[in-house]
Amino acid sequence: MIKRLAAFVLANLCGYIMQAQSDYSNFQQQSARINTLAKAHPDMVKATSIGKSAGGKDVWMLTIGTGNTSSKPAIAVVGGIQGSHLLGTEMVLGFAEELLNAAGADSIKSLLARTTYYLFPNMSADAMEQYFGKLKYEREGNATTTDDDRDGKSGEDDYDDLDGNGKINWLRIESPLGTFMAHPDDQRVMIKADLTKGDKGKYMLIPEGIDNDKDGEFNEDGEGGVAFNRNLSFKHPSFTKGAGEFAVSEPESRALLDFLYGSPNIYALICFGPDNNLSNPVAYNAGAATQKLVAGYLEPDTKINSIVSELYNKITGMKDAPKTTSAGGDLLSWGYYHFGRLSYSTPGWFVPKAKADTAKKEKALSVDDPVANYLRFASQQGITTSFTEWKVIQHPDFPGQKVEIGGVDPFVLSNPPFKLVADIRKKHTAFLIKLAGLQPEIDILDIKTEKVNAGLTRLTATVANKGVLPATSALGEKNYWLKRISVKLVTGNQQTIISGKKTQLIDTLEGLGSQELTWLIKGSGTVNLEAGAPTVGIKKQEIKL
Ligand SMILES: [Ca+2]
Ligand SMILES: [Ca+2]
Ligand SMILES: [Ca+2]
Ligand SMILES: [Ca+2]
Repeated sequence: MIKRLAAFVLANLCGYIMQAQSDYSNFQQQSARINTLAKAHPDMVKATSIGKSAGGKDVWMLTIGTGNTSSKPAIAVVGGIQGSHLLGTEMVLGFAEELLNAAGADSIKSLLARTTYYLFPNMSADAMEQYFGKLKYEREGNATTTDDDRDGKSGEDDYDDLDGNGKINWLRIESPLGTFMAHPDDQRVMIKADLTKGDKGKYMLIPEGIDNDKDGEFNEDGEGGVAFNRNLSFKHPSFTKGAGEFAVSEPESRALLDFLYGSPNIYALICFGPDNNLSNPVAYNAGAATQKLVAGYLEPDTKINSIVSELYNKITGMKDAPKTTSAGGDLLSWGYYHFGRLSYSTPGWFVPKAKADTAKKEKALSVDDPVANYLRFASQQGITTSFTEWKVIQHPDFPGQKVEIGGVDPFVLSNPPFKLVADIRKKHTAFLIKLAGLQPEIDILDIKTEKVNAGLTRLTATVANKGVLPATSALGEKNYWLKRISVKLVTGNQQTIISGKKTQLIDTLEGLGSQELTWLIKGSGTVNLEAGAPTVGIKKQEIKL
């Protein structure tokens, strides 16, 4: 009996361990995790489907907070911005799980009483499933049918798994026309030949496949679809692959933007995606910032970017992050230029600069290259499964030429080995909590009442932002969608305002900024002063005349 019980316990324990996460979650698993959270913490989390992707998958939103969540300053956090970036989705779900696991702590309770988080774990649910598909390749587009090369046919030339390994790798073809050569320190790695240095190209390099429609291009129109991070309205890259017929043409992008535009309480947008202005803050560019159509961050916003970056780097220890440039149509640019909010983005991880292993007589790489660096990093991590060794194949489009198939595997350059994810989740959770600690918050200070003469009182008060972050970005001050700070003096029948406004609007308050206001009131008794805006909350103060 005891033996049987022991076997039972062991079997269940094994089952439990088997269930522990060992890889990124597919859409079904993501949905299950979302529903588990909503069931376990009904007083703090609400899971809503704000729409369906082109392929019919729910676009999930988690609202985390207590009380009336739409009346509190909020941070929106978005993942799955690029379909191949599984880490982003994992970071958003991971944040929700870590935060709610700690929800019993007083610090988290008070955080969730004053801040609302709107989480959108996966904006590219259709594309992301390709990681779990029979054929693994980095896909960005959703299930919308597209004609990427505008030849009148759709999906006529997709990738082809020529070696049947279930992944799309690379073909290198020996050719005098080739512009690629082997990396001098690692023959497996293909780099562009630098003609100015006297290098000679030896290979052509193309993604694995054949020219199915014989138009001379390889894999130019596959399952394709529209990529979320190319479909938004700032510098929408019209007429390019994956951009969509027009900005915000897709149900996913439309659902997100509709929600965000309808939420004036959001003061910050955090993107867990390919762009990076968190570990590398944006520098002020006077030329771009003063164009009629502003194309650079305004100076006060670059200062805030630096403050937030400093916090981010302190917590995450991200250093030497590669510089990124937004390609247009992306969420980060939309968030700042069109939504007018403080907007920040980070990929959460990049391949760290791998040190040369002197025991193996390695030297520092003589040519900087992301794949060569990755292979060193992978070998130091004991990962041997992320590179497909080159091997010769016969290729119908290159008769009589030497063609090899192989190269770095899809996904590994932008998604860390899963064992590193727990630490990334933890650090980014800490960042999102600390960020809320800087949030703008309205206060009414220095209330003074002076009797001018019998029945006449001068009331002076200072409306202040006691947060480090401004009530709105400097660019947001000019944005239709942002609400200004309203200050109301509510008087009773016994009182008349002789000078000063009953209701007035303040454009914005910078971090730790304030404005003094004054009124002359006839009468006695008490009045009520109310100040606030959706991004800063509301403060009410009763004042005795
Ligand atoms: Ca086509
Ligand atoms: Ca293959
Ligand atoms: Ca073709
Ligand atoms: Ca093809």
